[in-house]
Amino acid sequence: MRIEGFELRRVGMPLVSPFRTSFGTETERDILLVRAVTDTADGWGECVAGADPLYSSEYVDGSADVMRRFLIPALERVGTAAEVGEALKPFKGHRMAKGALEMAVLDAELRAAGRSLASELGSTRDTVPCGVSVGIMDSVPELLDAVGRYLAEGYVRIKLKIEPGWDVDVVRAVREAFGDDILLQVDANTAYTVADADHLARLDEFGLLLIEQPLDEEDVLGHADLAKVVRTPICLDESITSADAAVAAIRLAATSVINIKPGRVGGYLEARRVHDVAVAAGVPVWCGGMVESGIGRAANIALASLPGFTLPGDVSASARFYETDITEPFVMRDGHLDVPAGPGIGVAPIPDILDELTTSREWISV
Ligand code: OSB
Ligand code: MG
Repeated sequence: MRIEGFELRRVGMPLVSPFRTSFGTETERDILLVRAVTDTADGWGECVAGADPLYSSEYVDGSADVMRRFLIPALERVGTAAEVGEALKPFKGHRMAKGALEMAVLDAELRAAGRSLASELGSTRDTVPCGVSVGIMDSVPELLDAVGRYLAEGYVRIKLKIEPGWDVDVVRAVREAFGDDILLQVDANTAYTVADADHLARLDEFGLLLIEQPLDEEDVLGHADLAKVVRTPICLDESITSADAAVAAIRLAATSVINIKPGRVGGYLEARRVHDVAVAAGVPVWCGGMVESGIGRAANIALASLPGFTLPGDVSASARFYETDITEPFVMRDGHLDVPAGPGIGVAPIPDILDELTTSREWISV
């Protein structure tokens, strides 16, 4: 395969409702899509960087910049998706940008070969269960209303975003309203410090599946210390930037469950390696989300169908975030989504909708 170049497309996608986390509130996603143009097929990738460097150091303008200045020119002699990671290795960081380029090349390669991403990654299921990430709200009644609606729609697992002042009482209210049987977990997005250990241990009485990333992304040792005080399993998200990072965090007992986000670790091939090291260590994994469009969502569903993904992921229907998706929307049935079976990621943008939502486009030759 010869890569001719990439089209960078920015799309503005309004959210159905504001999504508030401990690091900020989003009302619209500004998504960078990349289309790899090759001598065989074209392929699509999605960069999950946010508009601002609040979840990680990456941000979407920075991702576009590093792609055009450094990453895309380095792909000149690359002929397979497996070679992308190696070619981009000299450049530090920027995993979300690297992951998007690799995804586009992988999609092109698989489309040309007529193989699905799911089968390429080692999928063992045709459907995946859907979890939903529920943002911080202005009041508890408002939150209970939202959780009640998601449960009625069929979501099989609820994740509550938490922060200091919106944690123990909120979890208690959800347990009181919906009972002890619903699968429930929380995500702090680094909002606490080890000094909050006793406070976080108050969550233990609620039978949560896990507490996601309570401490700073660089504080892996702090999570190991916290895990000795808190009985609820600790699950790292932000801290797990590679398979090596996963091995280290597991060995330190800083994490007993892992959230795998392909963008955060530099792509779907590294995401599979994180899955593999976790499975080898007996650590369950689940697929995280970054409020993706149908492009990233399709690929996440493929990843979530690997055997080590034994917990429901932040894998929700398109309608959770978007009234109009840029692909055919992913619709949940019985709390599950079908794993795309077509070549590559199995979906592509609908041209009219894509054009309508596009805010800028740029062509960069390799
Ligand atoms: O920490 O999991 C997170 C969204 C943006 C950035 C970070 C996170 C999230 C979510 C949403 O929780 C997950 C989704 O896409 O459903
Ligand atoms: Mg998280």
